[in-house]
Amino acid sequence: IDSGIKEILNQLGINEINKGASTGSYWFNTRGEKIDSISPVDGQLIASVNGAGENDYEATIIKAQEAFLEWRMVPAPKRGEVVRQLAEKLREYKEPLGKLVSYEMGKSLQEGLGEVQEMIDICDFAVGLSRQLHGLTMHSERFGHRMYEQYHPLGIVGIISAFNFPVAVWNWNTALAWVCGDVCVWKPSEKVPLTAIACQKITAEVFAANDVPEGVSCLVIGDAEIGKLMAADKRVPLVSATGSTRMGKSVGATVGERLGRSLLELGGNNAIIITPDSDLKIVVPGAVFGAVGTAGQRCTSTRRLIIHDSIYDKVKDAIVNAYKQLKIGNPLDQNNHVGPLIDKDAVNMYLAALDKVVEEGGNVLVPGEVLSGEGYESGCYVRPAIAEAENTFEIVQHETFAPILYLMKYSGGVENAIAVQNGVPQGLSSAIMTNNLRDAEKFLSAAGSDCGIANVNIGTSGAEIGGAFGGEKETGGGRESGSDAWKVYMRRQTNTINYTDELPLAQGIKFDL
Ligand code: UN1
Repeated sequence: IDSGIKEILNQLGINEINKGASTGSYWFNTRGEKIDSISPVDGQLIASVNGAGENDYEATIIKAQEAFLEWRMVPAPKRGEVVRQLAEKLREYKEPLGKLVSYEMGKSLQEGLGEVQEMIDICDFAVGLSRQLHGLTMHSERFGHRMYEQYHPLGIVGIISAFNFPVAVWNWNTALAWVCGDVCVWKPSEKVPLTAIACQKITAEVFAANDVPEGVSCLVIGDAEIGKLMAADKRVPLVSATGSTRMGKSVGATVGERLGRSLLELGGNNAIIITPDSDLKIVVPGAVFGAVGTAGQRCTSTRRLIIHDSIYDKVKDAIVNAYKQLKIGNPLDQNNHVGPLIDKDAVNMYLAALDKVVEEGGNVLVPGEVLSGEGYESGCYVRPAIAEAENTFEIVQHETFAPILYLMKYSGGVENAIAVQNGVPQGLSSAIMTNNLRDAEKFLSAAGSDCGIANVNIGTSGAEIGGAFGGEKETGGGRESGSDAWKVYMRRQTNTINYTDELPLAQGIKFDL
């Protein structure tokens, strides 16, 4: 462990990480395989964690079930108060946690801190929500009857999260689930176990101080087997999974088989349409940040630019020029724009995609490259690449989790661009850059973008927590975070109450005895 990271871990209170937590929350066990946390920043082994085995999973679920019986009866605003305190703690720990995210996952420090800010934001949102878990009231067709609906806690929420947003996505789920009265069992990506432990530690501190029953926040660090157990487990009414479409199809099928509920946040293939009336001043930073931010490892990363032929060369030159300014290197150094990919497997997928686009007839404008030499020892730093490609290429239809941007032209009206934008299996995020009101409205209309997120004059990534986050088609259909996404974390009940001494039946049915 180098001294910088040791200090960060100390600040987060992570030392004897294999011993388990003594109070507050059940966090993880020690009987499974060893899992190494290797930083893509410098290739160093940060720490090894003992992963959980099946027995540990089982013990955790039993603990969570017990905790649920108590937690569901705590008034929602009181649960909100605990989440409020968690937000306060996260404010205290923002700096070291943001640094750990940056060091363990490889995103820029600014983005690491931004991720912790997203956690704080969703907690704040959830606090308000804890007094607003509203159902509707209805007028009964029967005399002397009243109808209403209410939302009750659901039970155990299983959370499977990806490496790219190692802390925020967990909190999007937990902050809402906890105010809704649920208990959470988290299987983080095994590529980033330490950020998960840090979150669990911070939570345990707050929960212990509030006598929250052990088991309301559970962490099970393990491989895909743990995810499979969770998906098949009838005791877990909701599984919220973020990751690849392949993973999501498997989780969705297993959860569906037992008629459980799943919330899937899967791949994106996000495009920006650039019309003749767009403002280059915002097009360039919007497209470049979208494509290279988090080294192209956001599910909302910009993968395709669909540019009107009348301005194609101008936009292409401006973007290619901007790429020349990009500084690639240690993400903790704020002068750098682009950090490393998560690991060598990701580098290989990046290289394979670049080969494939050439093989299919694409034209490389900014070549890709794996960087080597001083500062690049981890072997995970790559140069963001740009290629001209056809939307129909197999590789373009596919999400490659790396900074590769495909440029394509459209001609005629905006509907032609929309057809290209929609012409992929995924449906997460989309954007149009235009000052033309008609084009913007067409893009947002029922005949417009088919994605869960459709933006005007901003890029595809960087969604705020206040909106519902998620997408259609192979993105999985789930919605997390803001708006009314909380409803999936609760079970809904319709209640009809008769306050008369008669029993009229609905639909006017007569049943005389
Ligand atoms: C993800 O990439 O998994 O919109 C989530 C964004 C972020 C969330 C991305 N707020 O870029």
